[in-house]
Amino acid sequence: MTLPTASNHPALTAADPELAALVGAEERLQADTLRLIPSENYVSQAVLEASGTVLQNKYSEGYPGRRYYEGQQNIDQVELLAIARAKALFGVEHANVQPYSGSPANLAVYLAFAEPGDTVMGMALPMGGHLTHGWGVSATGKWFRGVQYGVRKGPISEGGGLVDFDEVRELALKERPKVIFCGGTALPRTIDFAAFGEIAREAGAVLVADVAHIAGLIAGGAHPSPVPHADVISTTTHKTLRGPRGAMLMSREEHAKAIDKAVFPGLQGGPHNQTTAAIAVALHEAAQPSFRDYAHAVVANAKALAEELLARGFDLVSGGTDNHLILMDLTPKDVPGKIAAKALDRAGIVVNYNTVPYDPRKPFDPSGIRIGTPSLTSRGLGVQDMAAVADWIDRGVTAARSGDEDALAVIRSEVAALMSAFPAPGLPA
Ligand code: DSN
Repeated sequence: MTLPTASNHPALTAADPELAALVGAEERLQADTLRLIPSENYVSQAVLEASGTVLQNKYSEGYPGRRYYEGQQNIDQVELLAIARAKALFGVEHANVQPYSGSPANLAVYLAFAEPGDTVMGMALPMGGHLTHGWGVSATGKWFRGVQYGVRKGPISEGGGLVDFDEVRELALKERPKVIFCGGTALPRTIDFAAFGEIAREAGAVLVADVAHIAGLIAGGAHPSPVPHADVISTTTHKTLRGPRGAMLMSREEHAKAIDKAVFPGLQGGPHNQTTAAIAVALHEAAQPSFRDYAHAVVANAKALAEELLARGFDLVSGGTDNHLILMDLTPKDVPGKIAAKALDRAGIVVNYNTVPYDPRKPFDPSGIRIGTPSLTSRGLGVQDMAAVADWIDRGVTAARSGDEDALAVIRSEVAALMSAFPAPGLPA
């Protein structure tokens, strides 16, 4: 197989042409396809550059001013800048920018506020929660006693697909968890942080808002903030926030010490300084007025796409979306999620298969697909383009059902043609 070379990486191409060719192929793939996975995005060239610097060469165990290694004159400034920008952007008293990613960040929360065997509570994974919110196969469900809430069953007119706060309250008061997580990975609706906060206070639990998916929307004013309802805010930095792969924990000052101690030395060694630098850049970008426009455009695009899908007879969990994400139940279309996702991939439309609430199918072969608009919005597609996107999905799902590879190939060329008109940030022109 002949792979394209990575045009922007001359040293890499010279040193390791095989690896460079794979990077080049990935650049082409990300340029030519319609990327709809809601947890993905395109970072800016500035974020890319910051994450590939000589900061990579430095060990910095500890925190600014309290390191176990010398030579931190610049690294301390980098981390302080990232911390200051996180605090200003999200309006929090404390920020830790060192967690390697979302799962380690959440583990640090458990380490800070619970003991092994304690009861913890979160949304069940198949309902839209996250593995680390106490789900059984995760260390968080093995080392703690995870109790799980879900969303209402039944028709959308009766609140189907939405969190049942009576159930959450009842469970919290009965089980008295040390920690309650709200947020998740497949939640198309606004998270009511105030309601969760009230329940957590009643139950005497620490409320953790895992805003990984919506951090960019919060920063841009397109989703309510968990401040002041949550005790701790956990987020990755690479989804709607459009930063490098990393994470942050934010809190009131009273929890600062416990969180910092849990991240280092509790769970991690040296922070990835190149990532900290790229997080600082992303936070700077997210503080600009243009990022507010971006966040609102992500939501406007998702709402428009949801309307277009509904008009084509698709069944959307909770009936639509308030944010960047749409969860589609393909049962009425008579195509399993995995078959549809793989067919769409061949058509140049990248989604992931996903369980839907009360899914009768297994997680590795579920009923739904999950899509979102952060990436296409970063490329400049707008609400006027969402009919075309819905049309491709519709035709792709139909082709998946009938096994029509020719139809998928036609969609793939149409997608590539439109994408060529919308250059992606950080990719070679
Ligand atoms: N992998 C993330 C997502 O896709 O939502 C969650 O960890």
